[in-house]
Amino acid sequence: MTETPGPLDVQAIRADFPILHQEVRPGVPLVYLDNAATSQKPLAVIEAMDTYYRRYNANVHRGIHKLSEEATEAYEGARRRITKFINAASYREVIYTRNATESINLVAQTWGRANLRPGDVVLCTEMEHHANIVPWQLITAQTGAEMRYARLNDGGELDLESYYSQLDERVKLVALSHKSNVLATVQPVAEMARAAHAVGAVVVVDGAQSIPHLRVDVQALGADFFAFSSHKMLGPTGMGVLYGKRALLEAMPPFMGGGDMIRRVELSGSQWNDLPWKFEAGTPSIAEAIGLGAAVDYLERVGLEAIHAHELALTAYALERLAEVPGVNVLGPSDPARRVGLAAFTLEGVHPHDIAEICNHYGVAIRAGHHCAMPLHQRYNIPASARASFYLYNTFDEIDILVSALYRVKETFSV
Ligand code: C6P
Repeated sequence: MTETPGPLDVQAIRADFPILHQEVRPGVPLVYLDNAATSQKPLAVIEAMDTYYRRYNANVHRGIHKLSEEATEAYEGARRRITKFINAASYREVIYTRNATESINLVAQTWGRANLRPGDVVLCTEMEHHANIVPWQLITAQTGAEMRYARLNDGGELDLESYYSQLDERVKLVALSHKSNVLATVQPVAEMARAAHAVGAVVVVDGAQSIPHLRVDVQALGADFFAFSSHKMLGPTGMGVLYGKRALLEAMPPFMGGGDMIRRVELSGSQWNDLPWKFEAGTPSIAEAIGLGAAVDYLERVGLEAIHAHELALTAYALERLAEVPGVNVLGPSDPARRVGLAAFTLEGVHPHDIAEICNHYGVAIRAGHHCAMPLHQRYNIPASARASFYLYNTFDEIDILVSALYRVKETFSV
């Protein structure tokens, strides 16, 4: 299919991403469909980080000299823009971490350690990424609390009945993903959070897969905590964010100890810094925070609404084309309106790693494996799946190339 006019000028956007304009082998252009693993970075992000290192590299919050002041202003300026981007009430609620995984571990090891007791329950879901299961398994084992899991239904969506029926006053914390990295479904977080709050539970939302694609308003969602990574939303690796409601963060003990997170240290004990720095021990990822700020500016310039509309169209087209390939079975709901930005699938008679390997031969980068969601794959009795995931710079033509590659896979394996 040749490009149809859509909400985005995709060719202009592609010009901003130098990495996309390459051949993986002579004559075979790169088709990057592994955006749920990590997105590519626009020049604006690369240049923002480059400028920091070339012109004003210095530590933040420490030096009374020009470079340090400039670095601090850029680092904290990024935080202010992120605050606005997610509609947090204050920059004090925006904590810099390394990634979504660290953000969730921070809540587990601080809020969890201070609040969970034997007999308490953490309610999670079967669709979670390991980053939103294992930290809770660790802290429940350490505190004597228990885990419960809301089930998935046969249609590839969260079984809300299972969620609501397990939500009782023993549940102290609910951990759920905003968008699944395998099923592509978006959970009704606001509704689920309201019900969790009614039994007195706090709500931790894993937003790693939603924030690159959807407008996120943490207050409207009712999230007490919202975790995400920079690298999936056009920013650099090594950078993440934990949003937390101020009252909860104020009451929590620090995560790690060291420089910057203290107000005063004496040999007999220490006092903590104000939010958000109480949770930011040591020299932070300065260039990366500045890079994430530039990514947020880029996403705002293009517009999340336009990106979402483009991805809905791409996903609908991908589902239509994948359905034509005999033996392909897409995980998650078949209604494209119920999914965002990706399609994980199996192909009868071929292991997903072989699918990815042959796709790679045709320049198509997809991911294969359990995508760090083993319980989800166990629920559907499959060891692994292949996954094509889209972003603002992907085209309909690229989906056609993926589908052609899948026909080559079938030929190779005679299935
Ligand atoms: N999923 C994927 O290919 P980190 O690694 O901390 O940046 O993100 C963890 C994470 C948390 N939640 C969800 C829903 C995720 O999808 C991810 C990362 C990647 O699906 C890498 S496994």
